[in-house]
Amino acid sequence: MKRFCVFGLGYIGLPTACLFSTHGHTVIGVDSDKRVVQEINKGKVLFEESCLQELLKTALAENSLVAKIEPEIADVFLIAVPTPLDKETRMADLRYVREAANAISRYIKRGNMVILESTVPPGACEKMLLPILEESGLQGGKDFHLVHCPERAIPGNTIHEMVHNDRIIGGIDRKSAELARELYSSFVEGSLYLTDLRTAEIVKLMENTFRDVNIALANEFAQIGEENGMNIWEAVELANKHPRVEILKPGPGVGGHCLAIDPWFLAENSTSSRIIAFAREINESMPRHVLTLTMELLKGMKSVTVTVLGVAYKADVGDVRETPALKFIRLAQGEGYKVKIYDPYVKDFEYALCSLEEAARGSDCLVLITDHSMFKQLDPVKLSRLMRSKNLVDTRNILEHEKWREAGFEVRVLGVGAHYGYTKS
Ligand code: SAJ
Repeated sequence: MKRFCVFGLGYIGLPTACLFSTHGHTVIGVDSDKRVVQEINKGKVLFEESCLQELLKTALAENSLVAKIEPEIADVFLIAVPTPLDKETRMADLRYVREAANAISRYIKRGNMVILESTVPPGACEKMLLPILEESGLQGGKDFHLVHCPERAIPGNTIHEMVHNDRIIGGIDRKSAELARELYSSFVEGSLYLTDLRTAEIVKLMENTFRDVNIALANEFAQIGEENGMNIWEAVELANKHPRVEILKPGPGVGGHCLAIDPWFLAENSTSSRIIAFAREINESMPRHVLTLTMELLKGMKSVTVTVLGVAYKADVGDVRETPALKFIRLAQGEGYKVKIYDPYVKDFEYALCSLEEAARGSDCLVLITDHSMFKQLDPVKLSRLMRSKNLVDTRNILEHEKWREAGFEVRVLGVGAHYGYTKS
């Protein structure tokens, strides 16, 4: 049994703290936000994550987890703090990792282990983290162990993936990686692969960059499809029948705290990176493209109101981090459109949210941004009665378009040009 001190009790830190504390260890969770600490100690999770509430209750009932503002001595110090993107420089803002490392350097003792789970740019463990920890007078590898074990669980299914996914453990030396493997094997059922610090850093970034570039390609295909009278969704599905092809889906842009950010970490210290930044540009331009599709539908109309369906960054979650919906809303407002928003999953957003009826009333166009499953049940006939004009832009291709057309809607689908289908009937 080890005593853990986990820095950061957010999307990653809290599930990680709960998993270690319900699998034979004791955990002090540290967060600088007083409210977060208070609520966690009361058993309350401040964000939605499947099974996390129950897991926290179990950890508290077992007396193996407590949240605090200040760190304490421990055997293992685990850093799971945010590493946001500095939007101006497009570089990682590592201030929270530095703060945690500074605190650890005051508590660390010979034989302790330091684990970094936060995503960082290549080289950050050796160039930034290690020197701060060594201000303690102890030497990494010789006096304390150091590993980077990037988190790779998907928001919405975090607990399941933290248990079942394979993990990469990069150590400052082999011994550190092996000891960390023992710790993680207390709850990880996937394979644990050992490597060095730098490889672990780049693996994590490559995974999300691969996905981002793949989506950018799908988005470019979508625009080619629109220009050439094709249905790119059908084309992607057919191309993916090939055993060595797997194209992701086009959409209104890429959101979330990972894909929209990590590629920049990979590019920040490199002069050879081209595709990565280009893919980011394509994905960041998608909200503008969605607005262009909307404007084509609404050409000539005055005092336009559009209804945004979904502002979460992806399906069936309430998370709005880096959502492409925000850019779409701002661009639409910039065109003079009035924007009303409906998202049953989202609680907090920069703009007011309203009920479906309220959002549709008097509207000229529904613009579906998020692929929430429940949107498939929307009733076009009912909605059409509330709207001023019947237009629909489906950026995720999830609705039954024939049904909407039958209800009188003019429908545009991202990635679908006019007149696709058989040349001769
Ligand atoms: N998206 C598309 N088309 C697709 C798939 C996704 O446009 O075909 C969009 C989504 O709508 C969303 C964005 O991409 O806006 C990102 O969604 P996502 O489901 O790809 O992933 P995230 O950001 O929720 O989580 C990712 C995962 N990484 C990979 O699958 C390689 C997760 O495993 C990582 O742990 C997480 O990033 C992270 O923390 O890095």
